[in-house]
Amino acid sequence: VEPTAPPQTLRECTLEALARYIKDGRAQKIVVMTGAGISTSAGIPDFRSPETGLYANLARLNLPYPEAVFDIDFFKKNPEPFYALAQELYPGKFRPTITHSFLYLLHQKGLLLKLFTQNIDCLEREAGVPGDKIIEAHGSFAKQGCVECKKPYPQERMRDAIEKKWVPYCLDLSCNGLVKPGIVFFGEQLPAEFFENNSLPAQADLCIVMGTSLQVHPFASLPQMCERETPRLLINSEKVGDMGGRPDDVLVLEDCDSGVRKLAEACGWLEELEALWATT
Ligand code: CNA
Repeated sequence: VEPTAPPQTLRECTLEALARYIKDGRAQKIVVMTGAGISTSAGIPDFRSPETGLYANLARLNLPYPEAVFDIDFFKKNPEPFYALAQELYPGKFRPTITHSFLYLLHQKGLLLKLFTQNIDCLEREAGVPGDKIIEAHGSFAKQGCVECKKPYPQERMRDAIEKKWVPYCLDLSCNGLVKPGIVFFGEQLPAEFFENNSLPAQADLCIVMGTSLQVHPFASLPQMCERETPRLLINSEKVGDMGGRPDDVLVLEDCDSGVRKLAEACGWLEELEALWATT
């Protein structure tokens, strides 16, 4: 849907007008929503990009359908495909992108109200964003436990399992259930902190959406929680969700890192951002 009304908050729907809004100090409570697209330039494939996305490269795993690799019912019957793939996504071997550093810069400037991420790669933390600013809506690899008795499982053993592609089972032999990292699979509930914070976008004075296809619910409806007159910026290779459908939506349809550099430049922050990223 294209907006029918002229912008109410911004002078015009351009990156320059949005940067002016930020420089004028009108964006003090920024809520950011991110997805796999902010990490592709770090070398982590996303799900849905044609050719390079994980789903396009899963043929070797012989799945009934690509999403099955992250489906909890499928996993309980057949965990091998997930463990074959997990190695590629496991944190520790990727460097945050300049887009991640931009999130840290927003925090340093006291402008970041909350970051909602769908990513499980922990790169936001590695870039410096404090844990209490991040809602990891789809969990992370930071914890793991038995899917039956829920007992935690040691991190080191999980790292070994993932590196060597073996399937870990509960250490309690009377249980012997499957062990799964704390990432949210299709068919699983999101963490409580998501539902405790999902009304925050209504308090935002700027919403930035980056690197997500906005196809996974309930995360995908977060941008709609913003007030109608709140400017929303999308930096993504394609148009997604209802972004572009409101009068104060600004669309930057390109690579996240280059879109972020343009925004930083327009705000007069580019040198600072490059310096921050260089030390990350
Ligand atoms: P997705 O569905 O794969 O969508 C990615 C979106 O980003 C698409 O719209 C792409 O066009 C766009 N995109 C990709 N690369 C770039 C780029 N460099 N610049 C701009 N846009 C780009 O991924 P979503 O995050 O929307 O899907 C949600 C899933 C993906 C979540 O459950 C995640 O856990 C899961 N995931 C996470 C990671 C990670 O942690 N890095 C990797 C792969 C999948």
